[in-house]
Amino acid sequence: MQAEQKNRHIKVFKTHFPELEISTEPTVLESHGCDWTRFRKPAPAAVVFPRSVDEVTRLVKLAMENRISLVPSGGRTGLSGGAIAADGEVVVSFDRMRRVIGFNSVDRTLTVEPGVVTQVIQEYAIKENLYYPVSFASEGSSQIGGNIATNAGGIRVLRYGLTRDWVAGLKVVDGRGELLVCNGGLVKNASGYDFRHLFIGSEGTLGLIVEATLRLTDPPPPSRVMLLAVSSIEAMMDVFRQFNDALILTAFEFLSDAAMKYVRQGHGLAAPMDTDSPFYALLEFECREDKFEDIALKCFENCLEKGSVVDGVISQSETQAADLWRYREGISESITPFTPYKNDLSVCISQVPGYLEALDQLVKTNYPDFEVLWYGHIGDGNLHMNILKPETMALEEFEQNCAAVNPEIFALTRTYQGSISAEHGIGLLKKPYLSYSRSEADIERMHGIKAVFDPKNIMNPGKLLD
Ligand code: 2HG
Ligand code: ZN
Repeated sequence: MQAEQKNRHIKVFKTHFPELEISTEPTVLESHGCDWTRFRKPAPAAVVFPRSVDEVTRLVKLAMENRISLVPSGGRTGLSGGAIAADGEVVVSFDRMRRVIGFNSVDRTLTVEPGVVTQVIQEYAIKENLYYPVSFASEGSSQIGGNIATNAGGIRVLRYGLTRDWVAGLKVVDGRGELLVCNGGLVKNASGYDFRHLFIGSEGTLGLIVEATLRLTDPPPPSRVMLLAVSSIEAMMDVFRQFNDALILTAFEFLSDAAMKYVRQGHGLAAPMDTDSPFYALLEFECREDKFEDIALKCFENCLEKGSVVDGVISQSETQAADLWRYREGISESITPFTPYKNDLSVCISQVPGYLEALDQLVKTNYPDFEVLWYGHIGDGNLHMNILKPETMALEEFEQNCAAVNPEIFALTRTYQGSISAEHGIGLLKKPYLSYSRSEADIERMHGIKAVFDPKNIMNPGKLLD
């Protein structure tokens, strides 16, 4: 976008809404104009910092009247480019809307502004002797508005579900600049279309979330964590079944030996056990009584006898559990210096072995010179594939090389009725491939819904849909 047009956008807000905090500082444009992806350069016109629902409503109305594109911005920890403003858009940051509005102990709900950090919500719940179970590596900086807009998943989905399952109500300013109150915290509400679920996972393309009411639950019982050296991917699913049938699992994650190498290197971690293996499983189970630990050890012995597991460790304290989790949760951060190209895939759990084997073959044939790391939430069917950029290769060439194989990867995913984005969203980076997971009819209906809520196409335009 031309500088002239960017200036026009800034002038609209400065003239008609002088109280609105607005920044055009280059460092702020740079930091707030993108997420954790590194494949597009941020180039917003400005960043605005509304302080209230009223301010959001006013600014969206102005944007609509003047056809100014808005990009919502939370903790900017996204991995699909959903929060990138690369074309003179105005970024709407929720950094000044970080209040906890209220806790209701009878309803067991917490109502918050969108800029509240996920970890603050978890800690608030603990203080009230309750639990907010959605958890993932970036919870220390991601904001709840972004979690909801992307339906964030993470490590405990197999036990507690996704963000969607914990949203009891939403207030949203849609692309028409109107405030919609969606479900207001009700448990039961059979009064027609539930807009709440449209906004969850809509990636900011329909409206801006300005308030959320979250459901909290009972705190979990004590748990134990095991890290197991697993001999193969088929064996991994066998291990999953053994433990899942015998215990209540709260997480079942995996990582490849290459991922183990990088996380150890990146965080200076010692080898977790004596034996190396091609894959590792990290599992967490509820341990209300000692007998559950005995059951886990029995499962472990069975797996050892069958040869599916070759070694393993179990936590005996919360500190040890946290230390074991580092081998999994630290991976993403440890590979950031290698500008990884990411795919975030899912299939039904029962399909994982066949799918992963076919995928691994495809990747080995097509990327013989790249280092490919596998890890993810295998217990819910979600695999993260990360290709590391060779140091000497230019970013653009690397992206092109990686993307060249995407059609084959996604066609394979389609044959398994899987998804090309399990939990990271479509954003900008996966948009060209949406049709591998959604039918033509689906996409047409999505455009129809977009037109209802955002008739002027000002809400995160160009993300998710064209
Ligand atoms: C995780 O599970 C995150 O660690 C990041 O979803 C995944 O780095 C990735 O590809
Ligand atoms: Zn993940």
